[in-house]
Amino acid sequence: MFVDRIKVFCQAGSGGRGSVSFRREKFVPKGGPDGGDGGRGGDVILRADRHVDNLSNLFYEPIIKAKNGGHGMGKKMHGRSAPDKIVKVPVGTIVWKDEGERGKDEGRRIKGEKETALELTSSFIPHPSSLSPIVDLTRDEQEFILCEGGAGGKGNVHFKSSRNRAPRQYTEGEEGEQGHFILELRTIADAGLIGYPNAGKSTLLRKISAARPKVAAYPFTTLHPIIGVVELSEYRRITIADIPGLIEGAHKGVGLGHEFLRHITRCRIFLFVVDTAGSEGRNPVEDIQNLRRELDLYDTRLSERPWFIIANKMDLAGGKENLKTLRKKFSKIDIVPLSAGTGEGIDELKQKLGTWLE
Ligand SMILES: Nc1nc2c(ncn2[C@@H]2O[C@H](COP(=O)(O)OP(=O)(O)OP(=O)(O)O)[C@@H](O)[C@H]2O)c(=O)[nH]1
Ligand SMILES: [Mg+2]
Repeated sequence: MFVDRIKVFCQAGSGGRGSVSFRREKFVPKGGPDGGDGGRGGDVILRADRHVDNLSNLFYEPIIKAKNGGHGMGKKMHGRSAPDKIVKVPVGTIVWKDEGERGKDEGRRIKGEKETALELTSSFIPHPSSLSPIVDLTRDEQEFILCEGGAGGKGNVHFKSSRNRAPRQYTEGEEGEQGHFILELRTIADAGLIGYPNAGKSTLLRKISAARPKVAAYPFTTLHPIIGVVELSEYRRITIADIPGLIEGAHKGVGLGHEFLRHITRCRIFLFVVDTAGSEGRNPVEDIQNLRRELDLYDTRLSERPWFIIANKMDLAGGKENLKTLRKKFSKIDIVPLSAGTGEGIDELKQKLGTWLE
């Protein structure tokens, strides 16, 4: 299963309670207070991990809790600090506070208007991109404390004074932080493959990397983004994302729609893959124009990003003529003709990738 957006509830551990205890030993009558402090509650920590490719582990564990700290004990012994709860997430995970939840609390505070306030917030599904995220985990092994554990309480040793030699005071541990959050994955790759279904994006990624996306002669074979690592000359490595096929209206949710458009927002360059031969009755020039328009309608900043054309399926009849038209129509754009099926032109593409990404 591929999960790239999920709501979770996180709760850090509370601190342990301080202890009330008195020293009791042979020959030491009234030995004084010796109650130790409580231990710290565990934090909930998000850690980006490049071996994790989506958020499905949170689908099975949407409620994340760290353990509470141990209570303090006699003989000035501290309670045990709880271990942190570490949650692995893919690199490229963005976290928002779930404003809907906060809205509910505010609703409760408005006296008399309780009902309407709640009604409003329940239908309000936050669109995260309009809010500013708490954190964006973009590097492997980057960590972020989402909810901090509570400090331990103080034991009665701390309350000893000249006037109170046998204090019975202590403090409770602090509560751990908690909250509802939205986690969203936005794939980070150097280049993104963009094209209509069946253009041959997955075939191409299989050819140039060790990634194994499914290939088949029907549209929407690829259902979620897949990243491949491509080895270039001089030990250079780049990442390429195979994005599910896009069609007209994708920005409005047609086909697999904008669910996947967000995954291309963080690719440095775009590679438009077209069926140059137009083997399914498509027109490669129109295909590119349509896809460029979709990107623009989704987010105008996307159409400003560097882009190139991969003229695929050159082994099929009609490829040569259409390539000429493509070159005429997009004279300012770098075009690499190749056949992902036969492997012809792949080496040229790898060379180009190096220069495009410089
Ligand atoms: N003749 C020929 N066929 C190709 C070439 N590249 C891909 N194909 C075929 O085109 C079909 C679709 O290929 P895919 O790689 O699954 O296409 P895709 O763009 O990933 O499609 P979606 O995942 O549905 O968006 C498959 O039957 C491939 O074998 C090529 O260079 N030449
Ligand atoms: Mg595919």
